[in-house]
Amino acid sequence: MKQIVRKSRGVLFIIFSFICISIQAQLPVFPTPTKESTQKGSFILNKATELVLTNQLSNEITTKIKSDLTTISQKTKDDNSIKVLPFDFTIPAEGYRLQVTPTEIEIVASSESGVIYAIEVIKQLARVGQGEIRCCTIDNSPRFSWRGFMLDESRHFFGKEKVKSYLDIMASLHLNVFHWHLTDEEGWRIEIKKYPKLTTVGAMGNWHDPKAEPKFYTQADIKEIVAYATERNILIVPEFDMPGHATAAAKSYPEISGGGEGRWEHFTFHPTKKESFTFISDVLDELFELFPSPYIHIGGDEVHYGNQSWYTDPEIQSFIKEHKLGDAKGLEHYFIRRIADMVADKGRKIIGWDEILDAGVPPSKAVVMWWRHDRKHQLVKALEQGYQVILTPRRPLYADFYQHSTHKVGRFWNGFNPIEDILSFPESIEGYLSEYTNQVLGMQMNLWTERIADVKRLDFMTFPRLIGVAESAWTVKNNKKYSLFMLKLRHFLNYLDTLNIYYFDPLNPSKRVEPIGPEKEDVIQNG
Ligand code: TNX
Repeated sequence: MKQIVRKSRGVLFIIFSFICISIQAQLPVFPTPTKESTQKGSFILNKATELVLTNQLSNEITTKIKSDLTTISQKTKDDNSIKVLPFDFTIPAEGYRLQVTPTEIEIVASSESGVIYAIEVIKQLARVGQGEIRCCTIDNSPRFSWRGFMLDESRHFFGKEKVKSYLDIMASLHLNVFHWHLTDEEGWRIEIKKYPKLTTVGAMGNWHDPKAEPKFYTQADIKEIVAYATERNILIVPEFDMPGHATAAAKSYPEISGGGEGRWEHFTFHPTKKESFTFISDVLDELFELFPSPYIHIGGDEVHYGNQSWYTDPEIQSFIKEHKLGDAKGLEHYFIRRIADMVADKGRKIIGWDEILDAGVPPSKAVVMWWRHDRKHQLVKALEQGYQVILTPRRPLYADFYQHSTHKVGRFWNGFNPIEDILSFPESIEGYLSEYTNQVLGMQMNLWTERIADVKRLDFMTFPRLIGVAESAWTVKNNKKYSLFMLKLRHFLNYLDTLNIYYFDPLNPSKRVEPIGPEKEDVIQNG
């Protein structure tokens, strides 16, 4: 008996040592770098640390780096420096090399983006070591160029400070696209000077309360947030959803409403009136002034929910006949083609949900976001037809699905979305992608906020899954290890604590109560 106890103790000791070695060998850095190694000694980031920056950096980035580093440095006065070397164009886009020795940190990158990320990693290491950074070498570059997060602020509005805080965290995680869902049924959230009713009428209400006071971003807010994102290597792609999910806009200007019945009244824009296209063109002009993004997301999803009038309106019916569009579906496709052309004429490119695939827009004019995980043939079709594709399937990448078996509010579709499934994506659908890797721009987590009424629940649904998304979008398959990721996760959770983020803790699932908002229990099954 004694022997068995001793033996099992021995086994436990071996396992324990193995875990310790893994923790030791693993840098507490997210996402996991392409290559990392540790050496003896450490660098102390302190008030006297000299910053030597290459003059290839913009003034904004230079100022940001200086202020970032002073806020986390120690009070000691060791003689050391951080040097950003001139760009080395052999390093892959957004990548960087970081060398930490006791006296110097050297950063080399091929562009400003890589420098921004190298500084973010220094900040991660300095936070864990309270200013002391273990000597190491990191060679890092991304697996995908599109590493996104989508936030729906139409269903519920969260505001400028929350968005900025999420942009900070995204930058730390090397996420580089913020897809901003600003228009939908429940609220229009962006000031458009030419159409003031969008924000007096359209911005009123939210998913829980149609009478809630108007909430929206002014154009000044937008400029401020876009500049904030740019300093963090984040592209903001706004979404202006059409022809469906347009209720907030169509009820503000009923003359361009496409009808719709009952709950779906005003769900679409009028698909044939000249005035609809003038409105859309004007709004796009203001959006393009505000957002430098080469892309605009035009939605294109779920039009059939509220296009009942398209079948009865005589003007629409005769338009379908005159243009030989066949039926309402054909008209929907015509609408998408027309918008894709309009956007292309304005020098940008549309992104659409995978419904747009059937519209016949040439792949040079559109990028497809594949979201319907149960329709893999849509993904295959998009790739076969030569479209660039962004992977954002409901499972495992929709954060309105719940993430733990004990949770009570959220979506469920023959399963939910735990962080494990995010970490094994896109390997879980690898077979569909292998021949088309050049067309896959990347992946993105989408957070729809019908059942997310406050920031506490928003945090809980977003984190830590967003860390998993960053890992899967940046880190190559062979470096993604669920167990090792979980071992170092605590470090990032500690950082989220300093930002007062109410995350779900998968390392201790019962630690925090699920903030459920107005619903008591609400699992939305397969829909
Ligand atoms: C489907 S994703 C939608 C959204 C909902 C979401 C909820 C997509 C293109 N449309 O309008 O908010 O499901 O999961």
